[in-house]
Amino acid sequence: MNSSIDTLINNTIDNNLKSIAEKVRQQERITDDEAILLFEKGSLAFVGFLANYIRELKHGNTTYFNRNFHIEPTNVCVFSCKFCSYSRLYAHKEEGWELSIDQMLDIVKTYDGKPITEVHIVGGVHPKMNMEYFIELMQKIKAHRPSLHVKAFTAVELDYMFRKAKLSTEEGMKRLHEAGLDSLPGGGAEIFSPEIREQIAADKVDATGWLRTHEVAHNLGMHSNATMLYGHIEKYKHRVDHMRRLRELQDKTGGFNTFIPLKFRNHDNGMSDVPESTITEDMRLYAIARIYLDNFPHLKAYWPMLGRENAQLSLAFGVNDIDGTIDDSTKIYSMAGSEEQTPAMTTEELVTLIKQVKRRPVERDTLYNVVKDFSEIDFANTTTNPLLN
Ligand code: V47
Ligand code: SF4
Repeated sequence: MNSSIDTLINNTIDNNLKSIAEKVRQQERITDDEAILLFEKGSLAFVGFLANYIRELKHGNTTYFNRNFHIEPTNVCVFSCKFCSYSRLYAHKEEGWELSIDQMLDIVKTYDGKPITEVHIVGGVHPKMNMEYFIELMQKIKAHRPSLHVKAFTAVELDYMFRKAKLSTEEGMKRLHEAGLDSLPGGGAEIFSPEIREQIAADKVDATGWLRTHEVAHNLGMHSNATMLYGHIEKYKHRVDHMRRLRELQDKTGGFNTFIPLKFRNHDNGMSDVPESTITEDMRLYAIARIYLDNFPHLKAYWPMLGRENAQLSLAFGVNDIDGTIDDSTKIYSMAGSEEQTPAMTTEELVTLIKQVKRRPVERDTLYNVVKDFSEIDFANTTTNPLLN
């Protein structure tokens, strides 16, 4: 592999890009200015090569997926982020949904006997769904299925919940963890820079609060993910600022598993006049994130958002995880105009998708322990195009 990166370095005319490629070869960290330079000048082929080089050093051909399902307790939300197509204000709550604890438990029960390892619970910030409500939910899920990993609540939901309960982040997190919360998903991060955050998500937890919530979780031994909502009104410098803050926290705690760039979708929201990013720009972003976030073990493409073929493509641009089998219960993206209106993929389809681009499909649990290596498993119809199924 080294000889091909040597060829890339030798053939790169721009001295600054050449020195970035040299750093990647030496496994050295790139600076913020270098990341901006990659956004400004790095061709798709150049950043893609470097990202793939890093991806293969870290993970070889392995591409992870998991078997999970989502529960969205409500889409009623006290906040009104401009990009959100999903939430309904409390004043219009009849237009939204609110699930009772029993209804959520019934969803969990529909997976009884199925080899699911994770439930992902994220929703709007409902003024009446408080800490006690969610503690009861965690306890009931764990009582029903103790081995199910509960990855739940964005830092936005947690910040609101703890403030309402008049608890410190430490105390609130500890209580939820004891009740059964295992890890945190990466949502609510959007773009940290106040310059942009104030325009798109003015009233919810700020960057400091988001990062602190994750730091507290990490200090309790929990893991979490991090996202970045990109491709709207932010500039390259805001993307790099966002990733820098994540890289710094990761240096401190090591608690992040995965970075998940989320492509802004413009359907039916307060930013519908903002055009969406192109696939080329999406792939360049994945690649630059892989190069810059040297201390993040995993980079995930969330396929319901990107679509199946683009998720396949991303596996050549640094991505080593394409999330889960999911099912059709998640609405946050379908309402924003994502590729998948009813996101659901069987294990067979996911495995086939990964194999079609010559990668090695490995089922993982939330913490990236290997559940099953599917590389040698030959489904009867792997030659069928899963996109037609
Ligand atoms: O924070 C909302 C995003 C996020 C839009 O941790 C939108 O494994 C694009 O964080 N266009 C919530 N994105 C979902 C989330 C997530 C998803 C999958 C896996 C994980 C994980 C986390 O959804 C929000 C926001 O950034 N979002 N509206 C939109 N119009
Ligand atoms: Fe509420 Fe989340 Fe939508 Fe913002 S993105 S309005 S916090 S549901």
